[in-house]
This record gives sequence, structure tokens and C-alpha cells, in this order.
Amino acid sequence: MSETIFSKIIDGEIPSHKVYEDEYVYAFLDISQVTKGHTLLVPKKPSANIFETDEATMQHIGAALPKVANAIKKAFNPDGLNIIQNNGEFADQSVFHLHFHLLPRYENDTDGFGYHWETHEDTIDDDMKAQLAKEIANQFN
Ligand code: DGP
Repeated sequence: MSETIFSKIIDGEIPSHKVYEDEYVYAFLDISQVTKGHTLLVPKKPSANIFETDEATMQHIGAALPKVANAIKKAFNPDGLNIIQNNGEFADQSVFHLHFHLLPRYENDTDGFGYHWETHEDTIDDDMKAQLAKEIANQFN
């Protein structure tokens, strides 16, 4: 498959706000911050989407998902968390490297984040994203 922006992020060619990494997976803040702490978990081994992903890769993702979800929970104490994964353009997939959205949800949103799948890319600046990522990453220590 052709290389996507996520391979470049994993390789460090494009900067990202990393929250977790192991031999097989990489997790970083989604640029759009639909909600505070919105994170993407991706396998390092590229595959376009769920239809093209091997079992071992899904085992690595499966092992990492609760770790990252719990780190977000500890960092921000959300009221809930959605895990969303889109496959194919018709299903709103825009980057063709398998990825899982971890979307913390807040009942009484006070930070200006909402859940209407609205981007906050322009309102959440880079310093704030760095701070959010650090708060999640710190939970793995
Ligand atoms: P999807 O629609 O499920 O394919 O989601 C792709 C997500 O990837 C979308 O929420 C925005 C995010 N995204 C796209 N480009 C970048 C990038 O360069 N950096 C980061 N951190 N996220 C990105």
C-alpha cells in the first residue's frame, strides 16, 4: 500500500504529540481534538483499514487500546469514551492507514470542546496540545 501521513508521523518525519508507543503501535493526539484528549491509536505496520489487517496486528492494537483508554481516563476523568474506527471513504475514512479514535466524552463540557465531530484544530493551539499529550503520556509512568 502507499505510504500515508501516519507512516510519516510514526517515523518522526512529521511531528505529532505522542502519548504512547511500543514495538507495534503508536498513539498520538488527533489534530482535530473533537473532544479534549481525542487520541489516535495506529499500528506501526501499515494496512489501509480493517479489511486488510492481519490478526497479529489486531492483537497488538487490542492490547494497547485499554492501556491508552485508561491513560486518558486517568488524565482527564471523562464521563465516558467512544472508540471509533472508520473503513472506506463512504464510512468517513480519510487517512488510509488503520486507526482507532479514542474520544473521551464529558457530560459537563466546560473547556469549549463539544461532541458534534467538529474540529478544534484552529482553537486548540500547539502548546495546549503538547500539554494534553503530556498529561496522557504521564499516566504510563
Ligand atoms: P478518519 O476520518 O477516521 O480517517 O480520521 C482521520 C483523522 O486523522 C482525522 O480525525 C484527523 C486526523 N489527522 C489527519 N492528519 C493528521 C495529522 O497530520 N496529524 C494528526 N495528529 N492528526 C491528523
